[in-house]
Amino acid sequence: MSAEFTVMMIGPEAVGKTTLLATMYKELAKIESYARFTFYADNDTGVNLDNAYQKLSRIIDQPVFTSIKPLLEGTRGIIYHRFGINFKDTKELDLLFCDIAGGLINVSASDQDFRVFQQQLSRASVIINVIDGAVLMAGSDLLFDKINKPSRIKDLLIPALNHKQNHLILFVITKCETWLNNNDGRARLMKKFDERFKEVINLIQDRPNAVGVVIPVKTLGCVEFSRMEKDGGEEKVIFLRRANKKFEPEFTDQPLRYALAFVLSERDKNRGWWEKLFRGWDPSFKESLFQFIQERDATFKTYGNFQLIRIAR
Ligand SMILES: Nc1nc2c(ncn2[C@@H]2O[C@H](COP(=O)(O)OP(=O)(O)OP(=O)(O)O)[C@@H](O)[C@H]2O)c(=O)[nH]1
Ligand SMILES: [Mg+2]
Repeated sequence: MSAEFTVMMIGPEAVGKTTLLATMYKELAKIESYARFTFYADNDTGVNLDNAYQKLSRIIDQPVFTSIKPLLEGTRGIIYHRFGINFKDTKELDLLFCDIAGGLINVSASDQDFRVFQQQLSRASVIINVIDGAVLMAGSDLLFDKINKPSRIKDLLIPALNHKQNHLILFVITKCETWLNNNDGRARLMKKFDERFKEVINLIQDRPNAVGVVIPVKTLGCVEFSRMEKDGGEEKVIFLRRANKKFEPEFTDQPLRYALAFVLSERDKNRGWWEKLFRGWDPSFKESLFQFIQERDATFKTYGNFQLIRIAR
């Protein structure tokens, strides 16, 4: 008797949602079988995310020190990616990752796709809000609001953080390679995030059933922020491909590990007595879960009820 959990990607256009999903998918292969858990993608999911990853890896063919054009086509509507998790060869849960076209968060409430999006969001136990880090660090406040839309994110989260279940909100910062190269840059990134995302953070801090974690990642690795340019009065971020660096996503396993650990622990909490009886109580599940969560990097800043991501032995 397995359960289904929803992981929802949110964030405006071109912040890097699909790129993050494709690079997380690659990481899945590395933790494919760990502590007797097996993680696997549905056939179509695997094919689609692998194609996206191949496209991203072609960044290497681009001439160095040229400004980078978008590598992936924008997503249309809502795309579903299905995964499964087994524990000792028995299906433990189904995971539905929903990727959305960023444009969706800003359409009228009467739009059919928007309604489906809102419904999925209200079911989600894990919400991954992707944030453009280059704009956070180098853009004006005005550009930040325009690209990352914190007020809109807050409004969408209010009904989604309903009390029917617990929620993990991952704030994943992309396009921040430049600031992750030293400790000072990382500290400035965190400080800026706290300032500019305050209204969303406050929302989480008030709720006993929600916890937020902020995770900066490198999804490309070889592309770095260069400068801001004015293009007919519009601010624009220019990225350059670095000659001495490879396409090498880094830290993208962390949002994945946080998400998987969360759904597995929620699953464990929600197990009914009848199910324990029926399947036989397996004390090694807790032990395996404990091992699995140890692989998370615990240095990320958290907001709200951090007990929700703790698992007692
Ligand atoms: N430098 C840098 N560029 C990135 C990063 N992540 C994404 N990009 C760039 O941003 C572009 C847009 O990324 P997508 O993943 O397609 O963005 P999205 O959020 O899925 O966009 P929509 O589907 O339109 O909502 C990519 O093609 C990359 O060129 C990152 O971590 N660093
Ligand atoms: Mg996309």
